[in-house]
Amino acid sequence: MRSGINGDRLWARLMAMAEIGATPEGGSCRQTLSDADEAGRALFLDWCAARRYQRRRDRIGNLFLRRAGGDAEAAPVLIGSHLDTQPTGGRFDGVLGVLAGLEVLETLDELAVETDRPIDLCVWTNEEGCRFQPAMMGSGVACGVLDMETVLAARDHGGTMLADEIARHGYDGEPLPQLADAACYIELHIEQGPILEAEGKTIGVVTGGQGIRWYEISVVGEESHAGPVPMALRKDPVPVLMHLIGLVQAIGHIDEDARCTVGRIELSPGAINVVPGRADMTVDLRHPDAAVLETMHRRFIDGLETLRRGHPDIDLQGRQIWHSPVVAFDDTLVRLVRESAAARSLPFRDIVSGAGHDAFNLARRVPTTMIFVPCRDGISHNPREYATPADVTAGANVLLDVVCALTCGDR
Ligand code: HGY
Ligand code: MN
Ligand code: MN
Repeated sequence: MRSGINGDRLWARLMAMAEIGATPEGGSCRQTLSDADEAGRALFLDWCAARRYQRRRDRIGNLFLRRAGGDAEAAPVLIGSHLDTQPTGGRFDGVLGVLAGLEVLETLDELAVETDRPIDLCVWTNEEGCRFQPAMMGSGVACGVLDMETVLAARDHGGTMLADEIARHGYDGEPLPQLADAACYIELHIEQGPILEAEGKTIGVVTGGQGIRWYEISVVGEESHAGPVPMALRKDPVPVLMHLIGLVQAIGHIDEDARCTVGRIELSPGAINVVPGRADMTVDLRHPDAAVLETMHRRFIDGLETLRRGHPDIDLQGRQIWHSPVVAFDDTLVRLVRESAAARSLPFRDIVSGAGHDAFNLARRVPTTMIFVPCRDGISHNPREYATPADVTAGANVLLDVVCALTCGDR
């Protein structure tokens, strides 16, 4: 009989964490470095306090809880995810990977298993990238794919600088983020899409992740009165915005696997009887094939140039603010996930991650993989996000198996 984690304890903690930053619609809002995010971390650390895990934090607030192994010099196996959420987030995105990781450590304690190498449970800062861009920020600086000075200067919508939030929480005295030697990284996460549920699969054997590009666009014209000024004489950014949105939608239909999202549009001054002086918009392009994503990128940039030339009286500016390349996960780790699912008679299938994860950054530095479990109706980044107790337990058990295979000698 294979050992298993304590599913009741995991579920109870998922529901308790969901109460922090709970939203009326039944989700959670713990935007990164907010007081709610801090409260969630404090609750997590309370749960860890009863164990003798060595606690470490870095200057961007990444947390590491180490369960010692027999060979203190051996490179640790890293597990974990994030506790920050979208403003209209759910109760499982990120949280599952952190609390299932804690379950793995506590289950090893309760089974009195001495692993041959340490295990570090990681809580990465600002995976979501909604308050401060870009996403996967904490793991990005730790893995050296994002520059610390650049991210410290990031500002949220209200103008608060990330560096000031870091200082407010007292992280600024901590060591600079740096991924110490790590043997590998495994992250459990909900799929955040419809495939596993639609196919009746419990485990997603994640083989890699799609590429992601984010852009910020500004379209500046001239405010004027909505009444007297004839349409032909206006410097109205909205007609340009219409073409821009059409361009993004056309690129999004380049093939079945492309994904394009206009996530935010803002018109200022935003008065009903004022022709806007300015429009700001974000674009998120994704594709699992690096060459196709490059084509999408080129079409977008060329489309901006064409629009710029066609509207000389409008100042159209667009800049790419983030590029997370296509990643492939480690074959050996992927095999261990597959073997665990099979041994536990859990229906599984290979899958490429559509959502970005901290694992994408770790994969650029150490052997990495992910384990997915289904989420209801494929909905995430939404208060309706839901995963069943049975599925989260199954995912955590597969994580336990993979960690044991990597740290208990029975490879
Ligand atoms: O953008 C993403 O895919 C992730 O949720 N940060
Ligand atoms: Mn996530
Ligand atoms: Mn997310």
